[in-house]
Parts: sequence; C-alpha cells; structure tokens
Amino acid sequence: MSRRVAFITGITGQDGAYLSELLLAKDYEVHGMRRGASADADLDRLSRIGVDKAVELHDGNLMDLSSLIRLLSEVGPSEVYNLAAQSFVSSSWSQPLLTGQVTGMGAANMLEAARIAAPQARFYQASSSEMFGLASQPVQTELSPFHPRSPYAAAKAYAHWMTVNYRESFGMHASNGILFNHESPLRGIEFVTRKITDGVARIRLGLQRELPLGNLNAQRDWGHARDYVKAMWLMVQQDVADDYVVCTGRTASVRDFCRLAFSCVGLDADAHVTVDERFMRPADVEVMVGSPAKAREKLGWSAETTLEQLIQEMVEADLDRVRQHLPS
Ligand code: NDP
Ligand code: GDR
Repeated sequence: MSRRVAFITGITGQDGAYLSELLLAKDYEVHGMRRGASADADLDRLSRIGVDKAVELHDGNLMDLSSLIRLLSEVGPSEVYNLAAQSFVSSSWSQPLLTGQVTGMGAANMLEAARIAAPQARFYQASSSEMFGLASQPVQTELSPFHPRSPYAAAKAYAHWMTVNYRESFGMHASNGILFNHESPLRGIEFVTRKITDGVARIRLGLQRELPLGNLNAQRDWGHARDYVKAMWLMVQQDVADDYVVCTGRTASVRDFCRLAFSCVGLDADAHVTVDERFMRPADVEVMVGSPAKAREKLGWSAETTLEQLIQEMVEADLDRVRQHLPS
C-alpha cells in the first residue's frame, strides 16, 4: 500500500503538533502549512515534541485561496485537516472581522480548495463546543442547538455548516469534530489553563506573587490535546463522514482548576488568585459540558487523561521551563 499523505493547516499550533506526532507514528507523510518561513519560534511546538524535522512545511495562508489550491495540487493529500484559525475567543471581540475571515471564511477557502484540487481527499474541520455557547440543554450532543456567544463562535458555526454543506452538496468525505477545550504543555499562554500553570510555576519559584484572572466561575469540560487528536484521526478513517462531539463528560470551574494546579506545588490558590476586570469578556460561556457517547460508540474513542493528570503534566512542564528561563 502506498504511504498515506496528510496535509495540516495550523500545524504550528497546539493540535497541529500532536496530530503530526500521531500521524508520523502511523507512518504518514506529513505536510503542513505555515504562515511564514522566517522565525524558528514558529516551529517551537513541533521541535518541543521532536517532530520538526520529520514534517514538510509549506508557506501559505487561509486568506490566500491560490496558495491553498497550489499546495493541495502539489502535495496530493489523502487526508486534509483544517486546524488553522484565529482561535483565541477574547481576541475575537477586538478583531471580529479578521476572526470571521480567518476562522469562518478560511474554512470555506479550504473546502473550496479541496473540492478543486483534492476532491478525493478526506476532510476534517476543527469545529468547537463554543458554537453551543448560551446552551439551552445541560449536556451538549451532536443534536444540541448552537447559540454562539462570540465572533469566534459565530465564525466557527459558519465553518461547521459549510463543512456539512460540502458533504451534502458535493459528496465530499468531510467531518466536523466538535471538540471541547483541550489543553497541554503546548497550549498557548493566553488560554486560561496555561496562564494558570505558568502562574503557579512563577509563584512557586518566587518570580511573582499574584495571578490575575477573569471569570473564575466559568465551567469547562477540559481534556488533553494528545487524546483529542486521536479522535480527529478516527473520524477521518470512518467509511461515512459525520460530525462528532469530543469531550470528557466532566466539568470543572476555573476556580477548581486553580485549586488543583496550586495544590500540585503545595500552595493555596485563594492566597494568590485575584480577579481583574480586564480579563472579563463582553459575553461568556458560563457552563460547558458535553456527552462523548457518540464518539465512544461509533469511533471507540474515549478520553484517557484525567483532569488531575493533565494539570500535573502542565504544572511540571511549566516548572521546568521557568527554571530554565525558557520563553513561554
Ligand atoms: P492554536 O491557536 O494553537 O493554533 C492555530 C493555528 O492556526 C496556528 O498554527 C496558527 O499559525 C494558524 N493560523 C492562524 N491564522 C492563520 C491563517 N490566516 N492562515 C494560516 N494559518 C493560520 O489552536 P489549537 O491548536 O488549540 O486549535 C486547533 C483548531 O481547533 C483551531 O481551529 C481551534 O479554533 C480549534 N479548536 C480548539 C480547541 C482547543 O481547546 N484547543 C477546541 C475546539 C476547537 P501561527 O503559528 O502562525 O499563529
Ligand atoms: P475558551 O478558552 O474561551 O473556552 O476557548 P479560554 O482558556 O480562553 O477561556 C476559558 C474560560 O476561562 C475564563 N477565564 C479566562 N480566560 C482567559 N483566557 N484568561 C483569563 O485570565 C481568564 N479568567 C477566566 C474565560 O472567561 C472562559 O470562560 C478555547 C479555545 O481553544 C477555542 O479556540 C476553542 O474553540 C474552545 O476552547 C473550545
């Protein structure tokens, strides 16, 4: 059998790194798109898990349809994973149009490029639990209605429905993974979990005293990114394309996350965490928890890492990094 070829947008992000690692272990030829060929820092995540030399990188941008068509024609992938996005919810209020263009229209560009240049390739779209937003049901499933609460979530909902539409209109093997929050030591420092574990490390090592956060009552269903990229791959391997919720089924608040993270280093979160209005959002998703039942039944997937194990791994990684004065 010829070697399978994967094309990943957003390969320099958290999920791009773990997905590359997974596909390389399965002997795929892995190609990824990055926005510029300049900074080595762009490759930081790939090099931290030791796959930077094993993947082939190409310059391109979701905003440049010609680059997407050209790259898919050159690479000839059997699987396309669209992970690229402006993915930070907070920034989507200060840059709503850019978020709409990259996160929403960018996915449409990828679908169109795949339809033109790689119509036989299987397509994965990185959908998000944020689409459920102001949820009308306590536990979210594939059938729950969407009520986006941010420009980011609205853009993801457009990308989601475009993926469904290309599946129904053109018979493309296109699937949406409706992933709930997933974290790791490779998570961007702007997201609350990394901000907390980085803060824990700095406070433990005497470099700061306080950790200013926003909404401590927000609840999320947090899993490990390494587990979640397996679900992406499994979706793409199914005979029939479909949409799946990927989550743990357990929810915890930001405050709970802080307490667990501080307790890893023997500190009391309440003595260090402060509330700073600057980190509050114009509209927040207060509670988010999903049911992984369909993914478990149809894909045979379930989360392997507990919240406690995830937090322990992130805190240890940040302690190591801060001790070595490495950038975040
Ligand atoms: P990251 O923010 O870590 O990575 C985003 C990637 O998109 C980066 O590689 C970034 O490149 C790239 N990118 C941004 N803009 C463009 C553009 N215009 N053209 C090409 N590439 C671009 O996200 P994650 O890895 O955490 O998430 C992967 C995907 O899954 C995203 O679409 C996200 O919205 C979605 N998602 C994530 C969840 C999570 O909890 N992590 C949950 C649900 C969905 P650069 O390195 O140059 O900035
Ligand atoms: P989220 O992740 O918005 O769920 O989107 P984030 O970690 O940014 O926020 C989670 C919750 O924590 C609250 N919060 C804070 N958040 C940040 N970033 N900084 C703070 O100081 C802070 N204090 C409290 C937030 O208000 C929020 O309720 C992530 C992204 O990866 C999306 O791309 C993805 O689609 C969703 O997860 C599922």
